[in-house]
Amino acid sequence: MDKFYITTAIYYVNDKPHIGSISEAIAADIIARFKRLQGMDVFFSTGTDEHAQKIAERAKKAHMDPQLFVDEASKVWMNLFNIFGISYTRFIRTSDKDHIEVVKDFFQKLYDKGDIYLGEYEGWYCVRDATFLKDSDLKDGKCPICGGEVQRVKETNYFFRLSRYEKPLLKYYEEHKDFIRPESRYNEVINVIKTGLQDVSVSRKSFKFGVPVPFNSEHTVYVWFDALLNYLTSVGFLTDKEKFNHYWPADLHLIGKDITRFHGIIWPAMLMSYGLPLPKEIFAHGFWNLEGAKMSKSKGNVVDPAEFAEEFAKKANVDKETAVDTIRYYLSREVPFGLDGNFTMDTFYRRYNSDLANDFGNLINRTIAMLYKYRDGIVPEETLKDEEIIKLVKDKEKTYIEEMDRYNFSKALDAVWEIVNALNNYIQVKSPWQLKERTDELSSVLYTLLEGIRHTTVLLSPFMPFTTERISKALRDDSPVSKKLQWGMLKPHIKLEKMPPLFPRLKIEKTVVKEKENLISYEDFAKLDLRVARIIAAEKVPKSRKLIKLRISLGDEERTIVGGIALHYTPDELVGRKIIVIKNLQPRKLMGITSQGMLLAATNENEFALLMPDKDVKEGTKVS
Ligand code: ME8
Repeated sequence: MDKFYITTAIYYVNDKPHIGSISEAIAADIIARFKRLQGMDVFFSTGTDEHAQKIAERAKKAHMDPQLFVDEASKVWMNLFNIFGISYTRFIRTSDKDHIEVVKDFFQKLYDKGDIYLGEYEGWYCVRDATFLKDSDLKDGKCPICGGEVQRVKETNYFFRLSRYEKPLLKYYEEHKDFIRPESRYNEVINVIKTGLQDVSVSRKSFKFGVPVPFNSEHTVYVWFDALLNYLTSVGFLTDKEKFNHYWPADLHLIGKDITRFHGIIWPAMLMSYGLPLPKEIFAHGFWNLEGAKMSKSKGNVVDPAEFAEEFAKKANVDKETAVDTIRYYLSREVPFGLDGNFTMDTFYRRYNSDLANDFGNLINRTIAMLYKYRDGIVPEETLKDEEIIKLVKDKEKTYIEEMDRYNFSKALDAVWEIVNALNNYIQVKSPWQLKERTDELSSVLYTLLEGIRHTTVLLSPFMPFTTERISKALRDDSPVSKKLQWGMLKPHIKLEKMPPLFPRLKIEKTVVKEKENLISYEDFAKLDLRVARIIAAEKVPKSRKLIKLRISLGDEERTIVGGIALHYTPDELVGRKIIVIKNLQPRKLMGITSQGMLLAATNENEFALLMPDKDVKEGTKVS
């Protein structure tokens, strides 16, 4: 049996997970499930990266012992992965005992070999990205990756002789054009190597949380050197030789584009130095933004995936597992894998309603309803084979497999939807309700639909593991993995269970989308300069039914504004009143008069009321 060893990056536990972080684990899970479907022996590793300085700082802030802090924080990630159906084989933590031994062993061996030596480091360190930076790396004095503050560091550190691997790495890259995908990332890395590699710092002296350097406990192993080794520990590097030899090298490291250089340069050089084979492929995916903005805690736009699943479940009146599957589906369908994506509530609700409720959900509901109506829920025999639809299913399955092999999830799903659409169309064309009840033709149409649904369910199972499991249970599909995509595996003469609608249509879509669209940030609101103004004089604008020209005082200045209020107020009753105006609106001309601001009023079809402060406040007072 072929093996497939897949890994995700391991997650820093200082922050809570967000949609972007879970997207990587979901993508890896989809690949792992797809490979299992192909009969492979899959090892899927994910976990948490716990020895970063920012984590120790966060623990300190929380007045917690760092180890206790990471124990708690790591659980949050593990729980989330369980909720999202991430079918990992091992959830590795860099604080795991076997991992700490691997880090010590690796560091020692590279030191013994002369590839690690003691030197003086002077430069910058970005705590957020755990990255050493040179003067020339900085952008406006800040970290070029995250844009955050950097610290000046001057300390005695151990260095890894990366420069020694410049030529071997270049040679390897030239001989393995697919080592990093997509191609843009490959080019990025090879260009960096070509500009020349310098030795890199691999220990910290001023910082104690982490694995101590085995031969000098005053030093702590640098968090990236420690973290990258998780890929070896997970498959039993020091603890289980047989297992390690079976699974290593990894078939795929799935990572985000921001950490390509660590994986594409330092990691292979470390492996070369130790004398281990390199991973077969590194795939660096893009980043998810939220409603067009980078997700960041400081912006307050981080969506907690578990909370989002719960909220959506309530809105759509589905259970949490269906909500999770919807998120998994959306993340895979909306954007070609590898590119950056923009998560918007609008497109999320739309995808749910059109793809899942209308197309896939309806297909199942209609088919099961017809099976009950015409055959009491019992699967009929397929006496007449519909070769055309069988061919279409086979063709699309071939496309699906080709696209899945290249991790083109959205294209693979396009192929599945061609089957779903063809089956929905088949119902219209065959119009089972017009066929005579006890005929072979009606039996065959029903069988074709059910078997088509079984096939789409198998194809969708890597993406939507929870709902597809329910469907395949309802279809009583116990076919072996190797025969899952064989036409005709659905057993005739068995009674199928009725299923409640899997994806009820989301009725609140419009209001929800509107609410979201209308939201403005506080910063946007704060741009308005609203003030209390006193009306000094008022007169009707000649030849206008609606306009009144007002002279107002803002305390330190007077202005003219024009308002459409003549149908509701006479000039006389306005003078002396205090109203609210927008002070910083661009001036505009109305009936030849320049209006330097705008008054505020509450209006509907029948009523009109000027906004006025309910107590006497000084003119010019700010309104917020
Ligand atoms: O970098 N969209 O951990 P991390 C998509 N511990 N992917 C995103 C994302 C977004 N908005 N934000 C983050 C680390 N990611 C190291 C890895 S591996 C030996 C050590 C991805 O928690 C990011 O690109 O900052 C990375 O692959 C993963 O989430 C973990 O990021």
